[in-house]
Amino acid sequence: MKAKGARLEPGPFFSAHARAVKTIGVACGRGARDIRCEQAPEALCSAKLISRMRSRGLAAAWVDTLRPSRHASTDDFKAVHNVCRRLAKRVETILARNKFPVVIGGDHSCAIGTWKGIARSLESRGPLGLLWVDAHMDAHTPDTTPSGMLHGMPLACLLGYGDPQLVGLAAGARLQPERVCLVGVRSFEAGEAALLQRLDVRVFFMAEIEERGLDTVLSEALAIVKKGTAGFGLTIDLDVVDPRDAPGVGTPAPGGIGANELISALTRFAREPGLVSAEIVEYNPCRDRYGATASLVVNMIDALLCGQHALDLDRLIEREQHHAAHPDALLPIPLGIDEGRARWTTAPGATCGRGSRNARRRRASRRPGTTRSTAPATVPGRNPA
Ligand SMILES: [Mn+2]
Repeated sequence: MKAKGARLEPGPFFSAHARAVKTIGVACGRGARDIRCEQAPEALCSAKLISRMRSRGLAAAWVDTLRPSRHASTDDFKAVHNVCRRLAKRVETILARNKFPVVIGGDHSCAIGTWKGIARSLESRGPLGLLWVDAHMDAHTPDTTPSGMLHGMPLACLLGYGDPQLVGLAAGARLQPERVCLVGVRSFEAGEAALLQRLDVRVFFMAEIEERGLDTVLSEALAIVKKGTAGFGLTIDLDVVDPRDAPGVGTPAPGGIGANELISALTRFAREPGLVSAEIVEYNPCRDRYGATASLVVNMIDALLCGQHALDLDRLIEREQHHAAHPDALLPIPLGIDEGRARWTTAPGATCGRGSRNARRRRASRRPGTTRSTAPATVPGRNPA
């Protein structure tokens, strides 16, 4: 039973509430044919990613945006190698100082730097688990890749297969296949599937998510990355989301997870003290529509670091202001609060119009279905029975 007047609070969890969040942008799209993911950090920086985290009480900062060095101006491999080498060092140091690194790609090749650096930083305490949320497998080697693009190879590199210069980064730190799993895969080639199968890496395909539900699948995935590890990481390729909800990605693949479903599922990560770092990649601002994918990134971070549900407050406020000109329009009101999540409804009789602040307060506290009550809040689920 909730105490009367319980407030919406993030909850007693999350490592990030105890630690500062250090965000690093990777302005590099040179691992992909379409390099425009390199514009993602700048676009997301202005999408108020940091201010959202701060509004939740996190000590969050954007510490740096890495770009390929000028020496690598023509050579894509050098560009990716150079960025990953520097990225690995940065995240290694951030984690060693007990801060929480958040990496914003760039194309997915940056994962080589991120997770090698994190694995290296954890090494003395134990192995790293990694949850790879992606429409693709990203597990090609130079021998199996049809495209030659490095953003199709990072997972193989992290497992120890691929170009020796990339595999050797961060003193050759690597992941153990039994502590890695993939979620949301629906587009892949035979060569990479064969490697993962040979290594016995667990892959939760999209079909399995549809059959068993995302929450069930994530529970099993979490068990894999937590078992026997010193901590685990989460890398999210935005193309795991259905392109109808996330059009602004590098390589769209139809039939993905719905944005709201994914955000709901991500809230559980805020209660996982073992989560040591998170990465979101493959945002392509040039393909986005009305900033939908950028908002999704901000909401994803909100969900997984703060346990906040996909309640788009900005949109609700906007809608309320819009409807303020129409006294008969319905206003959404909270029905109840359940484990920090508010459930909303549009109550009959809950009109919204210009009026005194007190009148608005009365309306906000009105029980669903009644029209004239000025009684204090008697919202079901919120008060003792
Ligand atoms: Mn990917």
